Amino acid sequence: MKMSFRWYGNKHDSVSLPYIKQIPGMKGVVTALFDIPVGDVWPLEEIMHVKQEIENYGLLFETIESVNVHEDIKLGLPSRDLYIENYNKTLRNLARAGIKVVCYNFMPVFDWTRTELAKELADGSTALSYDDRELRNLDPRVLVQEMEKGSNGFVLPGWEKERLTELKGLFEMYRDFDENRLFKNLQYFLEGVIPVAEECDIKMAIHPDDPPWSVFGLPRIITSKSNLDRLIHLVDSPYNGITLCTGSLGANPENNIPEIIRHFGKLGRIHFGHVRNIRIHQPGVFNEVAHKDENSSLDIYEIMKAFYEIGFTGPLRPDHGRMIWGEKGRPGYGLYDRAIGANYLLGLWDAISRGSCI
Ligand code: DNO
Ligand code: MN
Repeated sequence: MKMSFRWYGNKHDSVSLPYIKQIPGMKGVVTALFDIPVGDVWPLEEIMHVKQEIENYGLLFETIESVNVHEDIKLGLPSRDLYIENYNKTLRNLARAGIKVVCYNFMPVFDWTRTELAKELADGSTALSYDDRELRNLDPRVLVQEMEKGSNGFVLPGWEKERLTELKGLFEMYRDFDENRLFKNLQYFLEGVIPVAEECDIKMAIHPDDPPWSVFGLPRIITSKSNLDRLIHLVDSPYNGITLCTGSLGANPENNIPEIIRHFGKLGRIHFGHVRNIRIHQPGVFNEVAHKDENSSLDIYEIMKAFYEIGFTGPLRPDHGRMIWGEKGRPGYGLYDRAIGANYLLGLWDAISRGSCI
């Protein structure tokens, strides 16, 4: 397992590479070219520039989160062929820079969704939270404004303003969509990119939908063990894999995360790990908590044990953290709580791997 840290680049992150380097046990950085519009080809020179920046600190540059999928591909519009071609060009450029894993998601319109970005917890820290009852009463446009307001001035991934100006039109286009139609479009995408991923030796790793259920009536498909099973068979290649995000899948208590890790791990389809903890208050209502938390809904020890048992050697990162100690960073992506989280995960890993976990 290669402990990694998500970084938004010098321009878009309050956390710097020298600080990331100081986190004990940190091996790699997970990033993306955040200024390239979705659907455009990532230029090789820009990729090489970020690679250089990261490697100057002795950190690995092997994983991208994310090369986002253009909405036309999800919608199955005729223009999707052009965007798939561009995606493949990006994969080829990334391969030249030594990238091994590419994370992406296939959520219509919205990426990860929360109803509050700074919910105050009992200890005074703040965390991302979600309440389905609130979401049901919200106009999606209001949510977009709320996300922008609460983001401490950062552009949140998946919530880029330009992309969401056409919200009404987008919702119209998804009107008759069901899960099957979205799965079909995902299959078309995978049939277009997996052969290139194989040729380039890049593992594709889809991120689960967050939360793992439909929001605003839009279909969501990467939500459960059975749907993940369906995904890996759409194109039966080891390059068609998963980002196992515990906090996303775990928001539905029916998803048994350690079991899901063992199942897909044994099939060789987990290429990237996101480990995050949450507390579910009632169905559809949860907030994020520290990676170590006495009252949480996920068992992080069992999760790390499952990763260990499948012999996981890929990148794994602490996922969202709380805001603590007065830090004013990008919601979910401050330095302090993620650094603590990483070291909790590394501590568990050491104890499990040395067989001395008592
Ligand atoms: C949010 C992240 C997501 C994730 C993408 C993967 O913090 O979990 O934006 O990176 O869904 O494509
Ligand atoms: Mn995640």
